[in-house]
Amino acid sequence: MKRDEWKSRLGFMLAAMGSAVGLGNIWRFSYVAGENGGATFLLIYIFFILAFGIPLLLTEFSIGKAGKKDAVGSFMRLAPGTKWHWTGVMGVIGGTLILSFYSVVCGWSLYYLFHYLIGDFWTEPTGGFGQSFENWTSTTWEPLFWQFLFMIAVVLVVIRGIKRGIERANLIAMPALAILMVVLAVYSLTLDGASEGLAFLFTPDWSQFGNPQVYLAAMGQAFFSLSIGIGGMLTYASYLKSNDRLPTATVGIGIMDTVFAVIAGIVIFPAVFSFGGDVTDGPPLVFITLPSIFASMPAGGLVGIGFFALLVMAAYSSALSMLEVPVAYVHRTLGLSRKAAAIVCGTVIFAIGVTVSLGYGIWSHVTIVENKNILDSIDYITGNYILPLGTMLMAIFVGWYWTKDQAIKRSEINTPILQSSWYFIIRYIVPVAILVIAITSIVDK
Ligand code: ILE
Repeated sequence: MKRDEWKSRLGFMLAAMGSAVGLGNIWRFSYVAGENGGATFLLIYIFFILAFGIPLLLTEFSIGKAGKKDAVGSFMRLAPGTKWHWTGVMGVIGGTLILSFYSVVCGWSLYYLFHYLIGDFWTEPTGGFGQSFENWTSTTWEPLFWQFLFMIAVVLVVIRGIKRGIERANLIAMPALAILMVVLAVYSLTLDGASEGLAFLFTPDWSQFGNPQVYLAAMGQAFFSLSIGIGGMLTYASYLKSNDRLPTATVGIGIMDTVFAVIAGIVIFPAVFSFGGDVTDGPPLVFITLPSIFASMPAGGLVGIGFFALLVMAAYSSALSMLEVPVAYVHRTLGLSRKAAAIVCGTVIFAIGVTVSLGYGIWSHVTIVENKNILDSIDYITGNYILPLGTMLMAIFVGWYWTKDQAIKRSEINTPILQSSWYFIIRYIVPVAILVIAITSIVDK
């Protein structure tokens, strides 16, 4: 049977943007930026996107486009008889693990959207949003119900395949997402404290530039946000037609992802400053701080609907790409139909997600890494180890395993100066930089 492919390059670009723009740009970006000094973090983050992120995204795309198979199969085809396919295996595991906790947060977002739609969350509940969030996430069944619903929606589209499922869903979701985001940002800018929020986001604190933790956080966030290192982008690129060119698409995707993150910051920080929230609130920022702000804002209920619709849609298009990684692999290797593969993978991910969700309730005493609960531990392991390691291995694969000619030909870059800069970054700078940052941050701890 002929392998599925994208109908158009635009469809691929929208799907890859959909993968990149996710909870990472809104939920994770806002709290990581909040905790790491706002503008300082933003500058370092943008540097990582431009200097490493976009070149690496192109690296991952070239492997997928040349390999024309899932994350593991592409490495097997391109480097037969070697151990390189373990990079793909790590991606499959990474994608599965990330989606398992991601889907929990998606379930929360869906729950919030529902309660905004029926009007329940338009005013602060008794005891406040903090209390109600804690009470609700610590119950057993309700969060699981919303997570389950979310996973069903993801599985249903992935079953339909690339052209008829993932491409079509993104064709609708991405433009809708962009419009919603801009409307919310414009509204946020009209708030009284907007300038303070903007100053936080755009005026750097120079003393923070010497802090290695900010660099680690910015690098991790850049990789997470571009979805690189876990094979999702590789798998998406494997469905490209041979005449669909990579470089401009890659730059477009990287820039759009960053623009989305900055606009999300423009939506969130002015609101937080106008209504006396705390930007260092961490992961609950979006689920506790923002809803209380919406409750005291003019037309806050509507803003809440818009905001959570945005969160759900962004998360959804990213979840599609993460599920596609194990599905493409299982579909090819176990001889299962796409439908069966999607159901099996969706079920496994949901099952791991159940433990993540219970980590807020009956298993809240369980810690894996340091004092972190199950969700934070998986986020930590995937974000700080699997993603950078996967990314580094892909860079080494293209920079050292491939010949220079192969690498440049498969990157499809035409301009000589860009060819050599890209190759130099991938071959030397990225592996060394990732190692240095990892070691410095470990020593610093
Ligand atoms: N890039 C997306 C995000 O920012 C996902 C990350 C796919 C794993 O949320």
